[in-house]
Amino acid sequence: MKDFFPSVPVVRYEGPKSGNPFSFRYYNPEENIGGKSMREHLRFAVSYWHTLCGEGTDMFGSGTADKSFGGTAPMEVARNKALACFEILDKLSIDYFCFHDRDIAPEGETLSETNARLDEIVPFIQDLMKKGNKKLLWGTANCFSNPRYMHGAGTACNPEVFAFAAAQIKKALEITVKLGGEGYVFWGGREGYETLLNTDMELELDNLARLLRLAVDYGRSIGFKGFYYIEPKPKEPTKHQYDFDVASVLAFLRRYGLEKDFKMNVEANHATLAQHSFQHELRMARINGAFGSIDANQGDMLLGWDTDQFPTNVYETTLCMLEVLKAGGFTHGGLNFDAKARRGSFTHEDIFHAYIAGMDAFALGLRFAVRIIEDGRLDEFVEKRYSGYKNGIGADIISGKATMADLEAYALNKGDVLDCLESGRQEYLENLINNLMFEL
Ligand code: XLS
Ligand code: CA
Ligand code: CA
Repeated sequence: MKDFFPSVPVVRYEGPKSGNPFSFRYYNPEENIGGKSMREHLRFAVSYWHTLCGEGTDMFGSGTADKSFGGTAPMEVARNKALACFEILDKLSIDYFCFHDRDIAPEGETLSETNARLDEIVPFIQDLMKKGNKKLLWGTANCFSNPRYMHGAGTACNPEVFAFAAAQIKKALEITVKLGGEGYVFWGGREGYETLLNTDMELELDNLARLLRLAVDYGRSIGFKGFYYIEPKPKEPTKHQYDFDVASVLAFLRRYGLEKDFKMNVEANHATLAQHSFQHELRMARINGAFGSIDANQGDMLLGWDTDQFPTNVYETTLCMLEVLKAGGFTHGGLNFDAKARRGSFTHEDIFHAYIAGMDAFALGLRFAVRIIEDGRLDEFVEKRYSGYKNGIGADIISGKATMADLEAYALNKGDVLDCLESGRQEYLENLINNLMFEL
């Protein structure tokens, strides 16, 4: 077996005092915390596209990192990427990976040639998965990079493009099933519009739902038992994307009767692009029974685009893990690092530094979230804040017993309600979180 990363050792937990940059300080995969091992809680995944394919290109410059892994012919490069991927998974003790169809094998001249390339690489990956005991968290189809998708895929104005996308998704579902994928993601990369002047929004939305319905039914017919996920994002690449945020996606799914088949794949950076916090999007998914999987990364608050940075903000990872724990943990899905090292961090070692940073930030987040729950004061505060709904008029509102006339009679009799109110104690709670996180 080739060693693509000879300068990087197997990364192990060495504790917070370790001076070894290739060690985990907080992520101890087998440590039991809050009833499960950290490995089971966090279900980390490597994103194939950023890690094995992304070379650091941006609008102003070409790549800075070489991701050919010593190969030249397209399928040789594809095989080397797969080998490199499994070396990364092994060295970092990561159990899962995620890919787009086009990440694992490049497109050929025709759809048949492209499919043949997939048929060649999939058994190769399957073999590596068996040997390394690794799993596919989810698969997806890249229906956004090729110029044919300039006007969208399911929402394209041409039925020819709709058909091409359907064919591509059909194959992506087949390879996901073949590799035992636990989920299947739809990210509407170009399912949106640039201007309403040329757009039939109603037809586009109907067609998007039609494509999803076809795909869901086909997946089930070939034995896909996992969850389908929609990954909301408000903009980029299109000016306005239909899967704007969790709330818009829920409304869309319900309108078209698709809600039973889908959960959300919430991405941190997409949440902030939609002017929400990551925690907001996770909460919205959770309370609607749609919490599924997470694309773990972070954006930069000073930039208005999708920077896909490795997550290092521990406050954010803590609030995220609090939502995950409240959702009952990952029963499916996991934390996929949809993140890339910065363009200037172009060496192979940087891939590992980036993953270690992200994994340790989430390990800390998990530790702190468990601490916050075990401490109980935050939950107790919220519980008490709404305790008025437990009895009296509050209980009647909840049960539906109170009519508008009852409420009017109650209010007339009660007089002003200002003296019932209590402080929201935001600063006290923020400090409580800090105190629990930074307990010395
Ligand atoms: C892009 C998305 C994409 C999806 C999968 O912004 O995050 O990478 O996760 O297609
Ligand atoms: Ca993503
Ligand atoms: Ca992103």
